[in-house]
Amino acid sequence: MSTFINELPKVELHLHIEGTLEPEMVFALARRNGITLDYADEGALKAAYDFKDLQSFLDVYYQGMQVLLTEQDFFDMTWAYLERAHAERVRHTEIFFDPQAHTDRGVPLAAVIGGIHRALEQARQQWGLSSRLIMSFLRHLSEESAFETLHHAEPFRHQLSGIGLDSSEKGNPPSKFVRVYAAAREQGFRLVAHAGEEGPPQYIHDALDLLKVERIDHGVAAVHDRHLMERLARERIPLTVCPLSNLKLRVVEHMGEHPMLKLLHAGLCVTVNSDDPAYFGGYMNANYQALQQGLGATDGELLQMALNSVEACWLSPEEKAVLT
Ligand code: ES4
Ligand code: ZN
Repeated sequence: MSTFINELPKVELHLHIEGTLEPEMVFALARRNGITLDYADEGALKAAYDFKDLQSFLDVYYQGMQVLLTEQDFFDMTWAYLERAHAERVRHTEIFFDPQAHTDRGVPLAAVIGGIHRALEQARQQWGLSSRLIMSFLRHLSEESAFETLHHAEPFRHQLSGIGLDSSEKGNPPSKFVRVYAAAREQGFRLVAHAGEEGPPQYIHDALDLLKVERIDHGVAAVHDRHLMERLARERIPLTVCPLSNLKLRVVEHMGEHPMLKLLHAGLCVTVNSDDPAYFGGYMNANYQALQQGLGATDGELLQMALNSVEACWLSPEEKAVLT
């Protein structure tokens, strides 16, 4: 690992907290909660991490998170992530969680948000590691379910900064969630959405024009649409790109064909993120390293991406100044 990457202060903008559940913790929580998993042991679970596309990953991801039941479970998962992030010099992190994946199993939203938030607060006090929390709707579920979730989250409004959209992209276009995004915007939420991961460039246009998001999660499909690339560059719409995720889910066949540098040199505000690090083979440093070793990114290019993350994050101008 290069010392430049190790020592670079980092900001993470695309991280699913349920995607930080390491196999060891999945089994520890299963034992603690008396849950029997479909996998015999950690080795069997890890063997399932051979994904062919987004859906084959999501199937395992939703199974793994079934061990999360109590406020303490959500605290422990989040704390384990924050310890790793702190060790990798992450100074600020904006975290997604999937409320419907828990409330649909009967877990109260208060346990989910309470446990995550308590860990975020402890990291802020202990290390000055700042954070924001983004509530993400599952796009394979209905608009009605998203509306219900938005309503149920009202008591926790002050702990949430933004709204996101994730899960199975193909066949679940941004247009399905226009009204719920409009309602969230009226409530003062900041808006982001996954778009152009497996889906077409049109979904990126639609996330911007129909959902009115300020950032695109992934967005790598923009490389196939010259006009879209020009727009994203002109408007400095940030893309939260996840290199190892794209490799593991076969969005790219080899790191050498990843569009990151092409997008960077076209003037887009591209950022480096880990997505679901427990499943995709590494946290922030590993993602920077993949760009360095697999794509030949220079320290200067990596620095520009790290600065882009500061530009794209939701800290105040004064807080951003401390980071740079
Ligand atoms: C996700 Cl990589 C990815 N794409 C879409 N939805 C997700 N949820 C968790 N990880
Ligand atoms: Zn994601």
